[in-house]
Amino acid sequence: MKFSIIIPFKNVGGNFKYLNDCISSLKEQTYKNFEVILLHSLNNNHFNDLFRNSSLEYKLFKMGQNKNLANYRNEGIRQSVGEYIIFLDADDFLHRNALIYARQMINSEENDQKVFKFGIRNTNLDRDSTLLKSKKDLYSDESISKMMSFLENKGILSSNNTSQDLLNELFENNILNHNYQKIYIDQLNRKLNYRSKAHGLIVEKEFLLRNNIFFDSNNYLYSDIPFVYKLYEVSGTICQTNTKLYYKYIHNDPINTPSLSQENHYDRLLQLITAYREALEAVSNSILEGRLKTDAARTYLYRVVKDNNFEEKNHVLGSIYHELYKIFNINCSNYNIKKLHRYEVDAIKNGKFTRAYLLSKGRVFAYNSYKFSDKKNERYRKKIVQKYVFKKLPIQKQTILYESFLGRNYSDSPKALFNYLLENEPNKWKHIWILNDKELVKNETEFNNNNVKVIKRFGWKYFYYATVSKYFILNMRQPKWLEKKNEQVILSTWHGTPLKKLVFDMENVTSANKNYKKDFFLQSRNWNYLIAANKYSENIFESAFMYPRENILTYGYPRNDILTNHDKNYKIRIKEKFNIPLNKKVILYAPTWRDDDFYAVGKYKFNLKLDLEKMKKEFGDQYVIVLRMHYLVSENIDLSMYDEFVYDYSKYNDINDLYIASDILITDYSSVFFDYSILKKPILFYMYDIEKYQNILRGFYINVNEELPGPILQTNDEVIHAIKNIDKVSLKFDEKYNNFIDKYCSLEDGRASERVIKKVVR
Ligand code: C2G
Repeated sequence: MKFSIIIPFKNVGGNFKYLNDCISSLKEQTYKNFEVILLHSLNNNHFNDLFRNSSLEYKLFKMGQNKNLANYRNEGIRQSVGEYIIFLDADDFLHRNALIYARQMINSEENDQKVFKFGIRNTNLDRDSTLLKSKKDLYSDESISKMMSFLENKGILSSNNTSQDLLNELFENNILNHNYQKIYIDQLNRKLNYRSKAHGLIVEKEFLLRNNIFFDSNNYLYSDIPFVYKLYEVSGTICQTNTKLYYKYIHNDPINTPSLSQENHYDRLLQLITAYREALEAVSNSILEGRLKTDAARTYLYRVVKDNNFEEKNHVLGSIYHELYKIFNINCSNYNIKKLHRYEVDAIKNGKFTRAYLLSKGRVFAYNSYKFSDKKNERYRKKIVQKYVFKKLPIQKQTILYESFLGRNYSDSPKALFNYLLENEPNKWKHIWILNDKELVKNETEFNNNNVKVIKRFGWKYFYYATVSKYFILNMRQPKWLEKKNEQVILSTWHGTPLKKLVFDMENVTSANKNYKKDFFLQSRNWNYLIAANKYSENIFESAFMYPRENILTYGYPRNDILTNHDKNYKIRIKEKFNIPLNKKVILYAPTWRDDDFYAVGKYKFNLKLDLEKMKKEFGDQYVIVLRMHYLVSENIDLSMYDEFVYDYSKYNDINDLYIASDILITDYSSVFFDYSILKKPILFYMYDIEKYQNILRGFYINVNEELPGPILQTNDEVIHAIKNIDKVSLKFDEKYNNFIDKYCSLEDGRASERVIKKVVR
């Protein structure tokens, strides 16, 4: 049985990188009898590298500039010679056993089953990382090689068998098999993966030709819909693998490499509704008709009416009404609509578009009013009031709003800039601090001044001051829905020199928010300035944030001024404040967070890998340990057993005090060591999970083996050994440490706050 795999590839932005994964997944198929048909918009020689040194049978077809996806796939069908056609998108990939399994599924069915589909799994990771993480990957290299060596040891396998032959034979003899299910057209909605899309379908070519089923729509975005519905109508049933063998890649960078569904099209909804109409005209099965009509009605009722362009004068809306008019006038029995929506639908059906428009507007207005008045929707009310009331108020030119780590601390560069202004221009400004808990600053004397006020994040005052303050100084990001007036100045101080890759430099986004790149891009467009601690950070911010270099202030970090400026007794004062015995030295453990290990957005887990028991035994009489979890980590670690040895200062406002109080820092991939190095005290890097962190989660900007100002340690024993020999370790790293300071800390002269204020706050 021969397969023809049809891959349409339009080169948009950096999409070529996905194609590599796609083709590699075909090179690694255990079943080899297939051809690859790649239809593309470039010259053929662009693909030489892709297929070099592979035995893949492939055909390349260059398509004209104005051809759309439908033309690409039709050409693929025409050019194919296999018995079965598979539609694979250029940014997706197959499991290595997909084809051998497809063949088994086809063979086990009666002859009249012509349409099959791979179960589809979404992934937002590159292929290696996806397969590495995929726990259900039964036939991975590792388990195959385990089985191979087992069989070899038993003398069962002759050495010229390959694992691929073995696997194919196991499938052929039905020793290995997955399950699949037969789906009837009344179950499409619930059971078929991506029922409106062609990717993942496996169809007999002869069946397509005999029934003249092609992609005959000009629809740029949704030509799949009429195609698949015609297919379902003629086939009646579809067999879909239970195992997810088709990996659909969810693009994490809609700004630079959008997928078709992420591209911006002003007429997207019109195209969608047009595709439903085309499909409806092509089918006659009442279940399918009902499904399509319901989908079209829902698209209007829930998406069109909520769109920002839902305005009577918008000509796209006119076309949408005309399409819907045709759709609602096709009679079918399997179609029901809620009473609430019937008036709008009937008006469209009768060609009364203005009436339909007004009814829909009225429904949206009523819904929004209900939302506004519903007790639960406090946040929504605040947003509306901000937009329509606060935004009309004049700007308060002398008011400055501050936020550090989302209101969790009074710290970092916003704190340093605030203190600089209080000292140098004590009465000129009104200062507003966003803090989740007033208690955080109850002992800070600067908050006794009359011109300093504390407000809660997302309270009414927050919305008010975020709209009327001339300056907003913050070290992370403002919410993406927050309205900004042109006269306002947002100063982003950011919160660290990067080691781990950030935003657009990250290959995979494994963190809780999958829209991270897009959100970040839109939010940072509203920053007027961004502070960088060194030239190295400036370069990174330009690429990682796509932030314009001319607005980056490479002045050093205001937060680090105190590391240069504090007096000798400061350390003692802090140790006294913390109740740490003065005769004990302090080890600060300040690790970062792990992107893929979370309870929810902003609530990350942390598995403490430092053996406190052992440390206590070794160092209990000389040292104490101060634990400092990252602000995104919300883990309650029970430390009651380590009284007077371990102190948890995770909730303490300002990590600078912990830097100054300590004698040794243990960290991992956190940016804390860039700042700590200003103090020139020893640093140990406890990177027990460096493989995973470097390869899957983030990747680094610097070569950690060469540049770090301290040793990389992987086990508790190595950490203990390094602490025991800390003087030797320091001596060994002395030169590296000096080079490191030259490169990253040369601007840290204690006057960064002054430079920033002079430039920004006037
Ligand atoms: N931080 C802290 N305690 C920790 C870790 C970090 O108080 N245990 C503070 C430090 O001020 C640090 C900042 O949070 O500089 C940023 O922490 P990172 O661990 O570097 O991680 P992240 O928040 O992801 O910041 O470009 C900056 C970073 O690379 C990204």
